[in-house]
Amino acid sequence: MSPKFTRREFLKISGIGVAGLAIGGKALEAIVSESEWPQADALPLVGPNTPGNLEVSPTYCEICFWKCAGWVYKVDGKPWKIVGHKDDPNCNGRLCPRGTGGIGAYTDNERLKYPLMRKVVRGKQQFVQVTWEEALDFIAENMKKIADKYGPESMALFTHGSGSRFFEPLFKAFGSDTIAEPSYAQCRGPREEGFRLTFGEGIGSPERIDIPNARCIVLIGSHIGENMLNSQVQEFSDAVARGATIITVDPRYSTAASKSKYWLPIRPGTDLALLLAWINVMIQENLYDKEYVEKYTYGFDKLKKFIQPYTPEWAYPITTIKPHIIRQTAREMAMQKPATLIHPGRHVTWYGNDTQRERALAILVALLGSWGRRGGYYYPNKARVPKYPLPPFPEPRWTWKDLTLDQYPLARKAPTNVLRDVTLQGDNATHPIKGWMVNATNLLMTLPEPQKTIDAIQKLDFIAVIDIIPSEITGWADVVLPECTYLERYDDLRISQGKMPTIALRAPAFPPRWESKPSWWMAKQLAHRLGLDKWFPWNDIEEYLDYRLKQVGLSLAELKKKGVVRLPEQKTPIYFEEGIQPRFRTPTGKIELYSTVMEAAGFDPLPTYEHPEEPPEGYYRLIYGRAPMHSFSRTTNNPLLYQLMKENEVWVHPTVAQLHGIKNGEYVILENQDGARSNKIRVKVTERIRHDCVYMVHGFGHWDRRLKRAYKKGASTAKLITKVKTDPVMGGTGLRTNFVTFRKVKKLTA
Ligand SMILES: Nc1nc2c(c(=O)[nH]1)N[C@H]1C(S)=C(S)[C@@H](COP(=O)(O)OP(=O)(O)OC[C@H]3O[C@@H](n4cnc5c(=O)[nH]c(N)nc54)[C@H](O)[C@@H]3O)O[C@H]1N2
Ligand SMILES: Nc1nc2c(c(=O)[nH]1)N[C@H]1C(S)=C(S)[C@@H](COP(=O)(O)OP(=O)(O)OC[C@H]3O[C@@H](n4cnc5c(=O)[nH]c(N)nc54)[C@H](O)[C@@H]3O)O[C@H]1N2
Ligand code: SF4
Ligand SMILES: [Mo]
Repeated sequence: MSPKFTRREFLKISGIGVAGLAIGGKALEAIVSESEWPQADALPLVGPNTPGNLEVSPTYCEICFWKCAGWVYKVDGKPWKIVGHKDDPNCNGRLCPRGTGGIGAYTDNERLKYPLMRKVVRGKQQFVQVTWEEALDFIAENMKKIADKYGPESMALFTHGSGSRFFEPLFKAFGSDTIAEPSYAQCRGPREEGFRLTFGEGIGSPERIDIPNARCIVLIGSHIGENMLNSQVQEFSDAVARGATIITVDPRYSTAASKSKYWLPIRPGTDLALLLAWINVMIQENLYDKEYVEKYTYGFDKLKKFIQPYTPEWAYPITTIKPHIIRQTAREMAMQKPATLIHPGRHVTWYGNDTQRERALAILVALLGSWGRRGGYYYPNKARVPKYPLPPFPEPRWTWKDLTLDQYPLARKAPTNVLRDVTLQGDNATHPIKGWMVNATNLLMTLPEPQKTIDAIQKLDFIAVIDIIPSEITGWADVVLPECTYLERYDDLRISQGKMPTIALRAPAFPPRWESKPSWWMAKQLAHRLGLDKWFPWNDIEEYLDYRLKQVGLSLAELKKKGVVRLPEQKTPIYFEEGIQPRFRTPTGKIELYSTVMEAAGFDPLPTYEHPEEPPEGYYRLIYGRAPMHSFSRTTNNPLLYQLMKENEVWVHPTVAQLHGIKNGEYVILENQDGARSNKIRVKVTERIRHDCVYMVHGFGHWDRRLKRAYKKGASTAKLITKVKTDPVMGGTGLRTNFVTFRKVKKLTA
């Protein structure tokens, strides 16, 4: 029954106009045909004056991972708007532009509508609409086949966002811990490891940073204001308004830089040199917090000796930041200590030496005595809501850890890229990966080196993709499952750590459109087919949620009314000065300025500088970031958010533009060092970027035609990232390691 494809073709999820073909004994009237796609872009929104029955229901946002809680307003069941929940500390009653536009995810008519399967129709691979039964049976059958032949561990899960809460237990019950999320090796991993190695614990999300009490804030790359993590942006703008000293290090004059007392336009890739020079000044000028360092840290003498050569004069030719600016900014930081907050960054997989850069950042935090102190890093109140009781999961014969142990000994989560690279080895791998389930992550845009991802997919026996829109990854699937949007489903509870731990509920505001279904339902259905019912003992999600809420004295009915509830056990101290006991879960029990764990693993125990590769002549380093109205590739086709920003631009310094004879507003094609080419992209000539790099917003340049609005609008960063530098400590992919030059757009494609 399961066809074997010698080579998968990229399929557009589109019509094939064949009817009446017998598949699985059933007449196939239901092939997805062009005419099924409504002409109108999206459902209309009702207005505030539309007469009718007004209803509100609680949700939390899925447009990014800040998960702001809000209320969905509808009139006679039709969508009107989403507003922020005033009791939610993640948003304080206000959503960001993306969250407000989140309603477009629901109204979008270009969504995935039915389960689809790749089949050979008249000698050609096609997607064919199938029933849920057929799709789920097919997935279960293939998962069993892989388990029988290779073991369940050979089935890997790539997942991101809310659905992970159900697909992860499904995989663990199945016997596989081969599970990875891009939020580790393409995002926060090096930061979590750098801080854990130093302080014995990581940062988490929302970040445990005390912006409201900080008197000095240092942003190294973090482009708050373009990066729109809601309450963090609000707190940052309050800090600007109250006159906190802001120091921003960025090769680009970002929105945050424009609010700063100091903008340090650093040569990209050299931040570690600046951090070492700052540490040098802190120690040489006795600016650090002596009492704190003496009491809590390990290895200060070694650091003092090590740091001697790393003077501001040493850092100047590397970073291009003048020595007196390095000294002055170090003194500003010291003046406000411990209420000096050096932001840890969030997307930190930049140059491959990222854990070491984060280690240097953490050392500076320790010297300022701002870990555990007001205005620095606080100890979050952890919300504890018992899990639904489940039998223990079977012990897998091998896990992702067996794939990383030799290569990246300090990885604490599975790097997506490692799972991909092991898949690529096919049968030659010691632990082969033969099947993928991909939930809510557009791997072709998210993982660098997209051709490697495609080659790996070709080695698979089976791949299933769960998404809400026909993202590029769906085109490579054997089965595509359409999830309903967050506005049409329940999910697990949002349990947030922070100064005030909270629980938020997501309940469906609308019934699912077409045949889309929630992930909890898919996971439970698959569990049933795989004989794993005992790990999904609840009848439906309402029962599951109510049970969990009852454990903390709440109920589903109450949360449906309130949306957000503060958890009872708050008001514990969050700073050392308030009485929290300093405890550091490192081998020495101290803040490890000198890392004993790194030493034992054969890495530099103190962060040594490594200069990044320089661009060849005529090429410029490709750097990228966020725009306030979009999240990665997931919103560029959203009918509301598309209207706010339709394409990205490439920022180019005027001297570079002149050298290459390109003008502001002109379209160009970017070509990287390996000859990979982008779609055409509009040039923004601006003094706001250094001359040695170019900048663009990530998430544009879709190449699946079904995303009609976003198709070929702007350029994709992923396509230009054909080379990475992998972090030897934890396997993160340094992504800012590619160089581009400009090519003219041929008349025909202009
Ligand atoms: N080149 C480059 N690569 C990057 C980054 C970068 O800046 N540049 N950023 C990195 C970072 S920081 C991160 S966190 C990752 C983000 O990585 P991803 O989360 O993979 O990013 P998206 O491109 O938004 O892809 C998300 C996919 O999930 C789908 N989706 C959205 N909502 C739902 C839902 O409710 N259910 C289901 N089933 N699917 C849904 C979307 O349609 C989309 O296909 O990317 C990393 N990769
Ligand atoms: N609107 C919006 N907001 C988002 C997201 C989104 O998709 N859209 N995604 C969320 C997620 S998951 C994440 S991880 C965060 C990411 O947000 P951040 O953690 O802020 O991401 P970065 O990649 O560190 O920041 C990009 C900035 O780094 C600068 N930069 C580039 N190279 C260098 C360098 O070598 N040194 C220095 N110092 N700066 C450099 C760029 O010019 C740009 O201003 O954003 C979150 N917020
Ligand atoms: S920050 Fe914006 S996109 Fe992210 S969860 Fe909050 S409202 Fe949604
Ligand atoms: Mo991220």
